[in-house]
Amino acid sequence: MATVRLDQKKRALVRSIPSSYTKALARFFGAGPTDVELARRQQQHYVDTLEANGVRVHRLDADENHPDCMFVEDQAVVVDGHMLLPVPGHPSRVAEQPPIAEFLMEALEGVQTCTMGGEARMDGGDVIRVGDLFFVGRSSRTNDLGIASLRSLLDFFGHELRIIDIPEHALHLTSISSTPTDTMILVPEGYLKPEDFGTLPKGCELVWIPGEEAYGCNTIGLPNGKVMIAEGYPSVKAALEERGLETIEIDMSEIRAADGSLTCCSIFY
Ligand code: CIR
Repeated sequence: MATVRLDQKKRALVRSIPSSYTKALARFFGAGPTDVELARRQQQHYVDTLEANGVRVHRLDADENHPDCMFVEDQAVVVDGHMLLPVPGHPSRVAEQPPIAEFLMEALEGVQTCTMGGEARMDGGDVIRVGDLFFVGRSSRTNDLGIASLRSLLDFFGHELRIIDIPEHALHLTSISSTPTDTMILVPEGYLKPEDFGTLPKGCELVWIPGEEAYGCNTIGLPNGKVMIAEGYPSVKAALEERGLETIEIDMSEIRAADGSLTCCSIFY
């Protein structure tokens, strides 16, 4: 999840992959998953990598009735120990949320929980954070009422929120962007423009990646300073290594097949 700073990434929640995963939604990067066992092995490598780099991982059981249930990022937005439970933007994903919400409510001591009502919609995958500045994607999954709910939570902390319109050929903001450190945002050419981000805080940098590696712009910065990246994106790897960051490559082929990226598969809390 992209809404915590690096120093807050001590614990992550993931969810097992159901046998129904071959029916997961796929409209953007993926043509639909075909090999559930391979997806499970890739998820295990992901979990092992988090654990080997200082993150304690809790795994929830899969839900066979919800092929997309492994993409937990979309179901809760955790900010500084509090959370927003959005109404996910795709109707088939709404009922994935209760076990995730229940787990986080217990795990986050003294948590204040905001919920959404009416027509408000949001996927957690539309939110990224760089320091105390937040960006939200207005996308096919996240609407203005959903953004207003997020703004209420962020106002409570005094955090700024800026809105970015997501092009039709992308699912979420995190599908095409991420913050591998607290001062760096990876962005693909041809999807977003510098003006979308506005003036960034001092020391903060937009790192542009060729559009054909848009999927690779989704990365996970780890609490020890290393960065998990998807395997097969040489420009992303080079951009990070040129800036002195050590990268760890993860084979994401069967996760990408369902439009899922690295951050989609966990919630840091
Ligand atoms: C979906 O379309 O909802 C899933 N197949 C993929 C969700 C990926 N989540 C994310 O980008 N945060």
